[in-house]
Amino acid sequence: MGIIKFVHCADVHLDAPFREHGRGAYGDTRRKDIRDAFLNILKKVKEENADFLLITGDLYEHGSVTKGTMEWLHMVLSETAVPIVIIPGNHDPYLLNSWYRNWQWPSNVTILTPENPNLVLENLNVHIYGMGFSNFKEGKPDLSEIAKPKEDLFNIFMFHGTLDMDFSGNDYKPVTSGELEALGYDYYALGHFHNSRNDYPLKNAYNPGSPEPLGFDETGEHGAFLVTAEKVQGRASLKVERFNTSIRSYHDEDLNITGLKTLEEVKMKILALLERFNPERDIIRINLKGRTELSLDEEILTSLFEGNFLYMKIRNNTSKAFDIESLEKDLSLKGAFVREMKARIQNVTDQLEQNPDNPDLKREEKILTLALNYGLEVLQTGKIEWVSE
Ligand SMILES: [Mn+2]
Repeated sequence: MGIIKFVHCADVHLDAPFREHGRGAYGDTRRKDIRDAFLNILKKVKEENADFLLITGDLYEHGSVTKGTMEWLHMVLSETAVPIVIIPGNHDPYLLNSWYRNWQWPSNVTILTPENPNLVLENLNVHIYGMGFSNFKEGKPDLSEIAKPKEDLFNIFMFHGTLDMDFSGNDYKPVTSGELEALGYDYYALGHFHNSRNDYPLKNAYNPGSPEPLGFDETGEHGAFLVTAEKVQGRASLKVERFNTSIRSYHDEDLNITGLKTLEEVKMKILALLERFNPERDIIRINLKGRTELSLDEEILTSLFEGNFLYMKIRNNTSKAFDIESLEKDLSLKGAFVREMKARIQNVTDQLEQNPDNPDLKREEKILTLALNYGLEVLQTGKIEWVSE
């Protein structure tokens, strides 16, 4: 066989419901982002002159996908004009009322199902076997039913499920690297987990993740794989390159406000954090942490800063500041620590009265105040939830 080139994606989740509350037409915007990310995949197929495209499950959401989206999908898949091979996932399972059974798919699309799990692309010398979902949940699969790899062909196993993770009672087809390796396929095209992975014990297994991230547990860049492969004298060689497709990027940021004395200081710190982000692209959640006496209203703070962001939410996860005055009278180590730190802070405060603009003294006062709070945190709870600046 010659050199083949294909694109492997999964977990597109067209028409995902997006349960978190964005403003206005947030959900519609995000559903368009998913379509745009998917178009970036189809664009790559064309630009690279790929021979075919693999979609390893969860192409759409069974419960919420609209006919309009299916019509759009029909159009863009047929325009792509190369073979497109799909397996159903746990969000778009091969149910009796599935679009996979009841919809006229373009002629270049093949759905691999339990009745028709094999496809041979004759002119490319490629054999593909697919194992997807026929229900929303499925336990351990029967791998003995899987066809043997075909000699002289490049063999691809498409699998939507869970590789090398928790096996007890897993509802999403748990398998091990060893079990898949024993099948003897040349490329394992995985799907199900939304973050990209290519570091399985099974070296030729690849999980592309979702082309568009769908929640705060899907931070970072998202994309798919471009694979160039060749098989010479029975040995396959692979070159697998990840490319980015995502429109937005999720950021879940902790912000420690311990030691800040006024609401103004808190606002300045939030502003400094937000300056690092791009309102056009970034979806942001800020979790205020630490100890404070300030009363912080999540909704008011959010409305102050959301500005042009598509989604920006501030959550108040702070706890109440220590009661220094009563702790000072404590007879334990805590009391001794507070008295010592208070004396040091007082010393700096006195010096500051003489030199109100001295930056070194201001800095020292800030550090000592933080030291008092973090020291008490350790004495009280045995740990510090440390958050860097
Ligand atoms: Mn998925």
